[in-house]
Amino acid sequence: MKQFFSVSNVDNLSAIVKEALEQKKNPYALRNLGQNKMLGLVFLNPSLRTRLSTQKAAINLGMDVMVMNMDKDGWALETRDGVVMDGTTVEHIREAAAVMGEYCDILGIRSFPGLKDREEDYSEDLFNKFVTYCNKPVVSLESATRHPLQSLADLITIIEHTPSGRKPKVVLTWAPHVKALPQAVPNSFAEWMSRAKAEGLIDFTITHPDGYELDEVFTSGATITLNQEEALRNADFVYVKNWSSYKAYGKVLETGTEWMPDAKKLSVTNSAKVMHCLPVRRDLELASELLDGPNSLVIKEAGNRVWAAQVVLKRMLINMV
Ligand code: SN0
Repeated sequence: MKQFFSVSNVDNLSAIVKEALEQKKNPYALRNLGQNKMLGLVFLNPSLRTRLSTQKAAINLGMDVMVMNMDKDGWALETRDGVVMDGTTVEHIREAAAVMGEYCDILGIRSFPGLKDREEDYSEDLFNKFVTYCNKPVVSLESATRHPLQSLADLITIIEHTPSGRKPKVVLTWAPHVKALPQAVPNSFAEWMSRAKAEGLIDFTITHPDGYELDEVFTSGATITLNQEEALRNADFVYVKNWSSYKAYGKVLETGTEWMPDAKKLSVTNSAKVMHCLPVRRDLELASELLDGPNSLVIKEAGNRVWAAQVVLKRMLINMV
């Protein structure tokens, strides 16, 4: 594997989940694989789980890790070509990425969308330039439009909690928030779950208020409804996430609070397990009675971030030997 950016970098979902769960059973089996190999993690935005789980995965594989918080400790980066840099940006991504490539064998980068210019965000210009100029394998730690390590961990969690031979009903539901958040997590979840559906692993439904339609590139193959109750009926897994509008790009539309999942809403499910990528705003996005309840998978889901990162790093390292 040379790049981990989207579901298209993985050819068989069952196989990668199986491989991840093998690592979970035996985390240190490949300790020699990463010896004398350096992972560089570059953050242009905050992170808790991605930072710690990816570091832990690398250490489990015997790698060394360096972390660069560009937003706090680095120079302001220029990404445009052909501009005179007489403003606030100090260093061009051409040099910055190339230099980090000199120091590292694998790089990871996190960069959220600006949520102002849809075309610019969806072009993934920054991620693509980073890949081009660093000249090393790159793992997305959440880009403008996707969060693939999260989606892989989500799939691992769903498979792990599904009795063999069953095809669970997985529902992605929009939930309220006070801020405009990226579409990266739901886009990515939708593209991974649509592929899991195509591979016969799950059934997949998306529900959201009018105006919150995601880009169809990610949702083709999913059942989509504006009726949350209908979507939740007989669900085995409910994945809760807020996102800002894709159509009215980056806007928070007026919806009220009634979309927040709580125990009453989930009474029509098949005792559904509750998932969220975290961080979660308690009792705004998701009722604390669900977060603290027996069907919450949020902590186990976050735990599985390690095995998602570890299987991706393993596949990249194996390419190098
Ligand atoms: C990010 C998002 O993409 O939704 C990261 C999720 C892994 N979430 C936030 O930025 C939450 C910010 C907030 O104020 O709640």
